[in-house]
Amino acid sequence: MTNFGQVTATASYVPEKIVTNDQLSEIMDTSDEWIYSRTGIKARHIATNENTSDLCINVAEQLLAKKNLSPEELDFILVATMSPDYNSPSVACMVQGAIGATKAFAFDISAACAGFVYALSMGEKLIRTGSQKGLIIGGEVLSKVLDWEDRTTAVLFGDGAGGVLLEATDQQHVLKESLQADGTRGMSLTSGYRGSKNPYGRSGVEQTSCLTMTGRDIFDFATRDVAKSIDELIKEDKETIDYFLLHQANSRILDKIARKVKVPREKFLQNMDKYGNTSGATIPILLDEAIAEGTLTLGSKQKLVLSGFGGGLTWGTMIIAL
Ligand code: B82
Repeated sequence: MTNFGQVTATASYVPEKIVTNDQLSEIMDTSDEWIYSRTGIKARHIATNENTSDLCINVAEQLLAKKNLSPEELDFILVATMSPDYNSPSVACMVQGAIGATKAFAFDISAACAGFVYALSMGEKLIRTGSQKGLIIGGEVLSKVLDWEDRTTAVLFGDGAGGVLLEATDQQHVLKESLQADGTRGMSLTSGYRGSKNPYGRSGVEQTSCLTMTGRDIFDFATRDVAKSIDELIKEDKETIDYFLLHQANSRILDKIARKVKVPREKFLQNMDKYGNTSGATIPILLDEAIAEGTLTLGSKQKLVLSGFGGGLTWGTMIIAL
């Protein structure tokens, strides 16, 4: 029997502290009007004493509790993040240790805002080759990688985590997918640069370790390359797709992609107003929220397009049935 992966539970968690655009305008030269009109963002959650692993552990615990699962039943834990607590141990291992998933292997996936889609795709392949249960989590504390002096980037991002439990089933739920990368354009969105001054010389040039982005370039990337890959993937399925859950970077990106792929804008779910851009966490948070609100129902066979895109550059789109 072939095994396929099915999402059987979702969860999300954001730090308690909310910072509105108006509150940001008290500490930097910006305004609610400037931020909201360009991005669709009104507020974001900012971690005050939690790191990425704390958010992801919370999500993992919720996922186990929702299905009354014991941690030893998990075969793997994948965490998509571009803001891990450490390079090593991985956030996934910190989650594995904290929840006592003694039989699970665990590793992080580094694909920025496409990370959750990449991880879900890899997790589903693990299930196709014999694994039974695994957690796929996207979690970020981007507030620690931002340049808080740079009003063009600091206002865009937020902290949070979301995730799913993936379980083996005999029906196919990941119907189609396309994962892509273009390293030649990687410098248009960077974070966490590390140079070295070792005793024998210098490797790398002087540059910031904070998040940097060339907005125009990645906006064009999203609205051309990503729109094209979504368009190609959904060609034969377009009329049957119930909702589109895209990376929540900017509402104008969603407007433009919806227009390009000729799908009603209402089918594109949106929650960046409350959370800002949480990179690898945007899609699982959006998914969990839509399920909590009743827009989406697990097991309903509703057809969704998930599409993540960002640093790398990386992009990935999948059509899944709930
Ligand atoms: S922007 O370049 O300043 N702009 C578009 C022309 C304003 C309307 C901008 C802003 Br503000 C915020 C986000 C983006 C953007 O394009 N983001 C991304 C694009 C592709 C992949 C990831 C992202 C991301 O921000 O995560 C542009």
